[in-house]
Parts: sequence; C-alpha cells; structure tokens
Amino acid sequence: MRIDRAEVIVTSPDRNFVTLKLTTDDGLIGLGDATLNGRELAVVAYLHEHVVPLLIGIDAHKIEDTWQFLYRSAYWRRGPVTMAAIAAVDVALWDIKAKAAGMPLYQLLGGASRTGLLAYGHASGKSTSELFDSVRKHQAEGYKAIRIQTGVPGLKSIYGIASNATLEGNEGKRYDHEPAQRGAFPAEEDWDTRSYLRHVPTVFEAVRNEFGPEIPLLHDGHHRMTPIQAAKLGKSLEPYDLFWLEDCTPAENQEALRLVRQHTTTPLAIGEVFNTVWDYQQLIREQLFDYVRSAVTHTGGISALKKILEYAAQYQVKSGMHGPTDISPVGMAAAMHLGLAIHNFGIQEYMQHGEKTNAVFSQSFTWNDGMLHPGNKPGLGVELDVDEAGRYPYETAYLPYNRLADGTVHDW
Ligand code: CS2
Ligand code: MG
Repeated sequence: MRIDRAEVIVTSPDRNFVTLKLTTDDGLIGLGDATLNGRELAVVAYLHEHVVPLLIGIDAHKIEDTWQFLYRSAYWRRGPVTMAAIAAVDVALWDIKAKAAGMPLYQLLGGASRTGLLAYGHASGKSTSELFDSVRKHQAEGYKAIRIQTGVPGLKSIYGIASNATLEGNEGKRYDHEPAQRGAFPAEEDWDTRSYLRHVPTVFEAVRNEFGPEIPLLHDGHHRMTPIQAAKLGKSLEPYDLFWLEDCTPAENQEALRLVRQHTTTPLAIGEVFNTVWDYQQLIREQLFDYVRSAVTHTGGISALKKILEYAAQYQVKSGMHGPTDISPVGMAAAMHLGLAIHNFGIQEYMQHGEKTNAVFSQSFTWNDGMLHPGNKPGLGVELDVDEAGRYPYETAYLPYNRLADGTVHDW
C-alpha cells in the first residue's frame, strides 16, 4: 500500500484550517491536521515544497519510519512549523492504517481504556453576571467541567473574553474567544497584571458560592505572569480548588515552574505552544506540573505525543490536550482516539466548531453528558468535503497581542 497522492487543503469556513490529504494506490484516504493559528501558510509551504514530494511512493504502513525520516532528514529540528507538518503526515498515516485494518484508530493504540473523555468548555464574561450566565449555558449543554475567564476592571479587552461579548447580543450563538482576527494586522489588547491578580480570586469565590464545590473549574493565565506573580495567584486560588491553572508563566522557561511549585498546591498545566518532548524534559522529570497541554496537531502527531504522555505517566502527570477551535475536527478526532487509549488521560478541552466547519468536515464523534467519544468508524472518523472546503478560501488572520499602559509589548 503506497502513497499515490498528497494534497494540502486550505479552507476557512469559520476560521482557517490546513489539512493534509493522503491517498493510497488502493484508494484509502488519510487526513492530518496541520493548522498553526495565525501562521497557517508557513506550514502549507513547508508541506508543499518539502514534504509532499517525499511522500509519493512511500509505504503507507511505515508510520514510525516516515516520522523518523521527516524529522531527522530535515537536519533542522523542532519548531511549530516543522512539527505541525510532521504531525499532519503522522495522523494521516494512522488514519490510513486504521482504515486498512477496518478499526477505529483507538483500537490500534491499545484499545479503549475508558468509556468516554471528560471535556471542559470555556465560560466567560466581562462581568460576574455575564460569566454566571455563560456557566449555566455550558452546564445546559452538558459540560461537567468549565474553564472560567473573566473581564478585569479597567481593562478593555483581554484573552478569553470576546471583545463584543454580551450574551444578549449573541443569543443562541457560540462566540469564539480564540479568533485569529481576520485582518492584515494583529488586534491590540491591554494588560495589567496587578489588577488581574486582585480580581481573579474574587471571581472564583463568587463562582464557588454560586455553583458549589463539586464542579471542576479551570483557568488559563495565558503566559502573562512572572514566577512570583504566578505563585501568588496559585496560592490565592487554593481555597477554590481548581482543576488546573494553565500557562501561568511564559512557557519557554521550564525552570520558572520550580518557584511556582514551591509556593502552591494549585495543579498546573502547560505546553500548548510546545512541540517536542524536549520542551517537557525538566517539567516531567522534576514533576513541576500536572497536565500536558500539547495537541497532536502541534507536537509531531499521535506517534510523538503518545511517547510524551507515556513518559509523563511514569511521573503521574496526565493529559490535558489542547482543543480550541483552531485545532481542526481532524486534530480533535486524533486527540480523542489517543485520549481514549492512553492510561493517564486527564481531561480534554472542547470548544465546539461552527456549522460551516462541521459542513466541511463530517465527523463521527459523540458528545453525551459532558463526555466525548471518537466513535467507531474505521480510521479517525472524519471526512473532508473538498467541494465544500473550496467555498471558503484562506483569509489573512492574526492572533491579538498585548500592550501595557505605557505601551510596552507584553506576552499574550
Ligand atoms: C488557549 C488557546 O485553549 C486555550 O487554552 O490558550 O485557545 C490559544 O489562545 C489558541 O489556541 C491560540 O491559537
Ligand atoms: Mg491555553
């Protein structure tokens, strides 16, 4: 079974997605997600120019060998563009192998270790009452675990809160807090860490008072704090029993979490911007965190993320795979198959894709009572409608960025 055709499909139904489609000589199709939010075309070029020509004629069954060949023969290692491109090939080959076996992919990864995947959604609001409405809305949709992001007094627009978010204005519509906004330049947001640190614990107190002690609550610091500020936040949130505090410091510096860890028992999650096991080496070995945030899409695929998670398992670190809307339905399906199979599954992030996206990608997963399941179709269980995809050409889009009151650029 050899690779006969390799196509890179770019589509922008609700947002930009990059998909690799591999076809074998006996007609099996494999899909892989290569979407790198805000830098999509860099991965398209990497695939088009340097990977697709190498794939034609290879044995589609050789997943590990192809991974090692693409990683090592490039000489230049790691990095989000390279690893997203390799991920797309890896996932497409797993899709093909599982279809050839006539099995859902999780069966080839060891079989199901659980009946479904606990998923969390994103509640948010500029004010506490908007936030409460959003929590209730998520509970009504079945979510059993909820991320809490809130506006901060004095700041106009910040991460996790849609800038035009009013529930009234968006009734019935799920607003996407993760837009790489369509336009030729990144939108500017404002930031003030002291105001944030004062405000967030009061919000969690209010949420616990309203919704009780049971519901797992999460929060994303989105890389904005210094280690000592993060330590202070972790400590001040301890009474509210968070499931996790995510990306409390900029992720590049693994050592920063040592200091945070010394001061707080609030569980920590990090790694959505990481792309190899080396980004986690110290974190895992020293048990400086609790949840691996990497997505299959950005970490070299199922083969590579499975190895990271197996290493993490030896240190009681669990999975918390990234699942915003910029992970395509193909990337989400890969995450669900992997999450179902591994022993150390923690939780799966699940923001729902819009209707246009779901029309481009038909999917077999189920969402029942707060739990995800990838479904039992052979392969990943996702099909791409190329004609429908063709209706939505790529649109330039950038993630926002931050400035402090004096104009200094800050982490977003
Ligand atoms: C976020 C991401 O889901 C999350 O936890 O941090 O949505 C992130 O902002 C986007 O994926 C950036 O592309
Ligand atoms: Mg995050």
